[in-house]
Amino acid sequence: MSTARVGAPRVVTSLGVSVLLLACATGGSSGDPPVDAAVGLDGAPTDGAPPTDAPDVDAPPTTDAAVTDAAVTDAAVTDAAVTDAAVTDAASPDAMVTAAGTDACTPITTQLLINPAFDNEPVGTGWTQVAFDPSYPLITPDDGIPEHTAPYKAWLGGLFSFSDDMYQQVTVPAGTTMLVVRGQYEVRTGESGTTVYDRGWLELVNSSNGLLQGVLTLTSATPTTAWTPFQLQFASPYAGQVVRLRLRSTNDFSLATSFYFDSFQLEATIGCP
Ligand SMILES: [Ca+2]
Ligand SMILES: [Ca+2]
Repeated sequence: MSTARVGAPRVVTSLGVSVLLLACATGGSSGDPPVDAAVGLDGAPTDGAPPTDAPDVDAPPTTDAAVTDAAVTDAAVTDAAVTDAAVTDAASPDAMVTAAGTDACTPITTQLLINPAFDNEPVGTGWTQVAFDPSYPLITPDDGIPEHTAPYKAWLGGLFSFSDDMYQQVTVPAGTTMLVVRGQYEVRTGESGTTVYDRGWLELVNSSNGLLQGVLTLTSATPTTAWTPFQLQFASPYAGQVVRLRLRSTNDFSLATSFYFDSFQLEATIGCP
């Protein structure tokens, strides 16, 4: 900058004359006497004379010496205040963001299922009933037993020689570090003894119904007498993947077994980096 400013008038020297003349000829010397005077001195008479340049053009040099070097760049801004002391070390990168950020980060837990307790209207919202008797929708208020949460529950089984199948498909958020399912189940059966005749499953499968991990394996040999809570953290969080929470059942030809489900939660926890 300073070089340009100083050099300009010198180079223009030869032209400076005509410029000067023009300026004078225009007669308006009233306009900018101080500037013309200065330029005229530099350009026309003195030519490359350093002495003249020094005072006039160097006036701005105040920029070089005082402002740039001493005050702003070196002393105040760069070294002392901004870079070293304040910003880098104390405030932002090291101290606050990283250290404090880690401490302050709170994992976010999101419930992924739509209509997790089966109670939303219209009935069955969010769930896909694949195999069932149309006379007996799987999400129902029918009183095989009272719901864990009213008015609806999922009721699979209870029919001879029949299989039921339903699921809800969700996309697990990217960044999920923990995936947990919890809910309530109940099993009622006409069977007795330890031989298994009827079965029910709750499982996590992929979008092609390939098994990812089982949650519950229920049978006619292990009935319950009340709603029973369950909870499982999946071995993998399946971050970013499309998964299905799938309920199935099979009954043989006699002595029906009913598998009830209610009040689900499928929780994805997105941890801190
Ligand atoms: Ca319910
Ligand atoms: Ca049976």
